[in-house]
Amino acid sequence: PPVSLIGVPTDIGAGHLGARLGPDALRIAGLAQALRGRGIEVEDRGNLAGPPNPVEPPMDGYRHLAGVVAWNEALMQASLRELEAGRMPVVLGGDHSLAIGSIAAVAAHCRATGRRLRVLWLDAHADFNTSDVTPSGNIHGMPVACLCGIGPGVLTGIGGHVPAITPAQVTQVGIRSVDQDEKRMVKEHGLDIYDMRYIDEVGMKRTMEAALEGLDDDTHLHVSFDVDVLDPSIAPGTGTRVPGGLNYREAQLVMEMIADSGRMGSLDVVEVSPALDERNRTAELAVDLVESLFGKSTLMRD
Ligand code: DIR
Ligand code: MN
Ligand code: MN
Ligand code: MN
Repeated sequence: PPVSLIGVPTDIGAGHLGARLGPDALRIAGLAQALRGRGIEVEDRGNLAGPPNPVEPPMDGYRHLAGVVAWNEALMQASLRELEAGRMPVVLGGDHSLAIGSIAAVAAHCRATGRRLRVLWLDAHADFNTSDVTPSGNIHGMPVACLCGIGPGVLTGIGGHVPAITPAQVTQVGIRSVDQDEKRMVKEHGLDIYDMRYIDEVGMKRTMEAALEGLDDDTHLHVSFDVDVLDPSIAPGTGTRVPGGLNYREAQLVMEMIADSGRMGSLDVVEVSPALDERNRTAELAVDLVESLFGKSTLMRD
């Protein structure tokens, strides 16, 4: 389907400032041109508007809850509008808290159209914290829990159905930083996690075969791509760098295997932080990888 780019220029859910610049960094790295070069029709809807980052301490376990809600409500509406028009939303973050609105929209659309939703979460982090266990209060560490109905009603209810998704619909790849009590949460809720140790032990090909298992013609696959899944040596421009991430070839294989599945219906590209980057290389790498997500490969393969 045709693609709509939606910029969400905020870092209100993060602990570091800079992800607000992510949408323009991705544009400057040539995202729209790269997709058009693959024959895809692309409209850039520009940036959504929302409250500024007030840089306040957490209250009751949440930093900037009201602001995070405002950005996510705006994104939910914008993304749902594109889905209803038969277009593929590609959300340019912004910090990862925006996955709440993005995926709530996709879940609502799938509910209305009777499609099965699967979420592929590419991240160094599980993003399954709650206000009780979060070490930071940063809501970008909580979106998966919120989408699964664990969190404040103002966030869990954004798509109109609580929970928006169940843990069984989520698969995570690249994980290597999970907080102490968050580990208990992901175990309790049975999250399907392929962590870096799993990838080291079995390799990326078999990891992705397992992660993409069970997709059928009726499946809408949402890909939520936190660039901190990449190793910081190739993607330094992000707020929470964790050593031991995906190398360039592993990342390419992830994207190419998703493309081969033919099921991707929506995408987030989040946590690009130009303020921490080197000459925009992280946005440029993200664009390179998104091209692969949309089917660019060295040879014709079947
Ligand atoms: C950490 C960091 N788990 C937190 N989370 C990040 O603050 O909850 N997610 N950076 O992308
Ligand atoms: Mn549709
Ligand atoms: Mn994340
Ligand atoms: Mn992350």
